[in-house]
Amino acid sequence: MERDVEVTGQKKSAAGVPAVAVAMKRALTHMGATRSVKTLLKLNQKDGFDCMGCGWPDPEHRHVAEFCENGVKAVAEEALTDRATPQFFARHSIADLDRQTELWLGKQGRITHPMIKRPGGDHYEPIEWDDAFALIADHLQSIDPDEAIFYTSGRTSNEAAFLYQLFARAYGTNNMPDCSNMCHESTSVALADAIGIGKASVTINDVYNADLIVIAGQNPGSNHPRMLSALEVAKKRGAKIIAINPLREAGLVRFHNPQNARGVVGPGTEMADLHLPVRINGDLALFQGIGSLLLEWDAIDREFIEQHTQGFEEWAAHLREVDWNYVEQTSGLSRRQITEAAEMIRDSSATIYCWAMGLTQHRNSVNIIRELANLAFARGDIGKRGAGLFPVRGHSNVQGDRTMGIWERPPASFLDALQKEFGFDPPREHGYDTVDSIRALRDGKASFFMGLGGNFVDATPDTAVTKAAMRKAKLTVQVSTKINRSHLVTGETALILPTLGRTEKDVRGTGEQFVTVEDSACVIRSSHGPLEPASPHLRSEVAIIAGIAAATLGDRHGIRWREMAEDYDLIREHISRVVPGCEDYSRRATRQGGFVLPHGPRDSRTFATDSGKAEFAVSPIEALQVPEGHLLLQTMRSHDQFNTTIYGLDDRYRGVNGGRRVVFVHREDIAQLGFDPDDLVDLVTRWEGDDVERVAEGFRIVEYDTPRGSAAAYYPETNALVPLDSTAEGSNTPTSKSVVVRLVPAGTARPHLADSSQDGVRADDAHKAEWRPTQLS
Ligand SMILES: Nc1nc2c(c(=O)[nH]1)N[C@H]1C(S)=C(S)[C@@H](COP(=O)(O)OP(=O)(O)OC[C@H]3O[C@@H](n4cnc5c(=O)[nH]c(N)nc54)[C@H](O)[C@@H]3O)O[C@H]1N2
Ligand SMILES: Nc1nc2c(c(=O)[nH]1)N[C@H]1C(S)=C(S)[C@@H](COP(=O)(O)OP(=O)(O)OC[C@H]3O[C@@H](n4cnc5c(=O)[nH]c(N)nc54)[C@H](O)[C@@H]3O)O[C@H]1N2
Ligand SMILES: [Mo]
Repeated sequence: MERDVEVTGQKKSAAGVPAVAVAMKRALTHMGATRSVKTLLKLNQKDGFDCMGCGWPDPEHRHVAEFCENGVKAVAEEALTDRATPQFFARHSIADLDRQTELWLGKQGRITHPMIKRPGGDHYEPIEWDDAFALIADHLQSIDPDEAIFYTSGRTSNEAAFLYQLFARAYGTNNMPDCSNMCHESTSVALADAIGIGKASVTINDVYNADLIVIAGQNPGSNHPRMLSALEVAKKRGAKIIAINPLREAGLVRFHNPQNARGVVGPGTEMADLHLPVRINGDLALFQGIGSLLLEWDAIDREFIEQHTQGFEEWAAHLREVDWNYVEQTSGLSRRQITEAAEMIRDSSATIYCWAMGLTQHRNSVNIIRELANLAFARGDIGKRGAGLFPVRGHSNVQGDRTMGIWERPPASFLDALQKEFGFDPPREHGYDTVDSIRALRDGKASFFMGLGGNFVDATPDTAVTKAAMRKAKLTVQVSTKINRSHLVTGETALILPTLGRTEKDVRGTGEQFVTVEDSACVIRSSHGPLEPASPHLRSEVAIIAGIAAATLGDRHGIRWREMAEDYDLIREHISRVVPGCEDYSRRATRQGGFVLPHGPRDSRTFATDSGKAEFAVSPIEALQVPEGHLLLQTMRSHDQFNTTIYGLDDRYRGVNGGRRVVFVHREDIAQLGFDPDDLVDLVTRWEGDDVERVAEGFRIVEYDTPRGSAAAYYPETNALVPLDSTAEGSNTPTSKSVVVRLVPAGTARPHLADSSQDGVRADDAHKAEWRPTQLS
């Protein structure tokens, strides 16, 4: 257990010299000097590779060094010089490895050979590629296609994603869950209904030209650091910023741009003009309060509403009834604070509304996002320069993967195009999303799991349930760069297929290949890795998928898997004909700046909704009621991790060093609950949906500037607290930002013995984070 967490206090600014220093130190330590220079000079450059750090769009005019501290960490994490070789796997049993932390696992380096764990085996051993493909093919041929699950994480290139979905559908299933199901799915669902397309209606130039930027439920200083540079440009041109966040995140307070001298030595740029410390899950009430004021002041864009929207009268009637006591109580904000925000929106000629996980991972997230869209409609902030809805994506290509058809609920038009191009009947029933995949494994309805990237076992909710479910599989296959938990909690037979990363050269039969990706602003670009592969035995994701597909399907449907793997242009030719907006794909993706996918609302205020208009939504004001003696816990990222990959133990901006097992709580809540700062506690949650008590052990209380009743701790340590069945209505996204917990002195959470069908109980210290689901009688 980490007993030496050091709390140094919250920072009031982000980036600057410390960011450069931290980034360079990481790069030099893990990659060495020559490799660092070679790699970083190609990061986000025209002939270089796309940063895998996040989905933030590239500016048109790029700096020589167009990257941020956390982008450098992401690169160093992939391009490190350490190697996990067959000798390494011979030395460490799977059980030994499973006792290690994510931080340790990640430091063991790049996997060099395909590896297999055979039934009953306790170690991974090497296997030839063709034998691995044959083994997968044998299994897939022996089962019903709906017993197979094909997961994708959002780093996969468009070429690999297209081929993967083609394979899954040619094989016969839409079971294609992805990380999006846990991420921006609530956004995709809300925006599809509201504007007919689940993507941002802005370009990066709109950000520069905005009058006001509202940033709700997002921590760009850590998770999209290059966004700060764009916000700085906007601010210098006179834009204002409202930050809506329970926490006063450093990046939204002040920014020292490390890319110019003034940013480094000067006072930096003040970011948020107004910070609204909303209570967790209080955003719906806040947006309704703002909406009611705009209506009261008649500060609405009548022309836009009449021409382009539907449902305004119902929405207006609903908001005129808004109960301010309830709004204030639920949002935790005063009418004065809400009025100030509404005035800024009223006085802005063009507003951009940005959001991320703080809005998407609640039970009523779809409604929250619909309400935010309502505000944009009321103000005519769609399809206008400097204005729009901007869900900022997480993984660098999570948006592109969806565009390429990675989706358990593909639209009929997409399947029709696939059918026309390849001449087979794709399955039409919806497949499993992430949560349903876990249920299917748990219930024995699925026996095969393949992960194209990602770390399914660690990223998903209800850790103990998920692990038990994964262990019931017959065959699990992970296409990965580095060791993670999903290699250690496996099916009866398990394969690790090591792949090239985005920093690496990808040479196939027709020579050096490139891939393409799409950012949060719908721009498609090419990406070429500069480095020699970490091992000569690695294969690209495209080659791996093609190998599995050829072994499984042979020449069924006449799809030329092997040729496509030697020449990615052939894949792009299919993309040109199947994916809307991708005509002449190779040429347009490789030209300077790439190309922008069409977006009706952004381009021409056209809306592919049922009514053909932007649709207002009426949502009841509702928020989670937290019983006395409990806190509402959000699970978030530190400054030193990428999702389940832990870079280090410091959260510099939040002033926590040397450990991650902390829970941030308001001073008065600490006292009222009978604790002192620094006390060690267990977090206990009991969800009304299943009456199971879940426990996370050994967290240090950190006194923090957060609204009363709203606590925070890091993910993935807290995942076991999120019940599998507690998901957002409409999007089935786990409610990772709304967990009702109580704190008990460490070691006193003595739940009943864990149900024997669920294995989550571990005694060793490295796993003190494990949750113990216990059935209460
Ligand atoms: N370095 C780094 N970069 C990353 C990632 C990473 O792990 N590390 N992950 C990538 C991925 S996949 C994603 S999805 C993004 C995630 O990017 P973010 O969404 O910024 O990630 P979180 O840490 O989950 O932070 C959520 C923010 O929402 C706030 N919040 C929590 N609950 C509420 C609420 O109820 N209302 C409001 N208004 N705010 C709330 C939190 O205080 C926090 O500031 O980042 C991407 N980029
Ligand atoms: N409690 C809680 N849970 C959450 C969240 C939360 O905020 N709170 N956030 C959710 C969100 S937003 C997301 S997106 C998911 C993330 O879920 P995932 O995307 O499944 O998880 P990651 O940790 O991003 O995956 C990291 C792994 O990807 C592999 N990898 C890295 N680079 C490559 C590559 O180039 N190719 C391949 N094939 N593999 C590679 C490495 O082996 C690494 O271990 O987690 C979700 N879970
Ligand atoms: Mo994400």
